[in-house]
Amino acid sequence: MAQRLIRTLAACGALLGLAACGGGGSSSPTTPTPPTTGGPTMTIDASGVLTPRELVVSPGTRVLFSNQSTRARQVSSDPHPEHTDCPEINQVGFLGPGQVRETGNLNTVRSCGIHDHDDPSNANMRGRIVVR
Ligand SMILES: [Cu+2]
Repeated sequence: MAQRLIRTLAACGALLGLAACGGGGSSSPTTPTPPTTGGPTMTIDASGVLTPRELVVSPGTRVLFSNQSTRARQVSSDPHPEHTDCPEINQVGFLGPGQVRETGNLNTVRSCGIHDHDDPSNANMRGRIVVR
């Protein structure tokens, strides 16, 4: 036990110069940051919840979808099962765990409902992109 403490202290000492030792750090990512275009992003978080639930973008914008959950999703436009409201969203489509993909250019001013086509009644996977 004492040995472990000493080893921990030694490791901390080595890291002191990087100011990375001890708690309280607000910048300590535990999951790798997905690649991003710097544009608007919708994330399926680790618990399978689409976040944010609603995104407002200007016409011509692409939205990046990032699946941080442990199961594959089928990101699709409403209505289910036709997916005709905003076909650009269907370009995201199948998204395995850890995968990211963009929509097409959302050019039409309108509201686009989103669902997981493989799990259409899952409220956690329902969301909306408002183009205006
Ligand atoms: Cu569907």
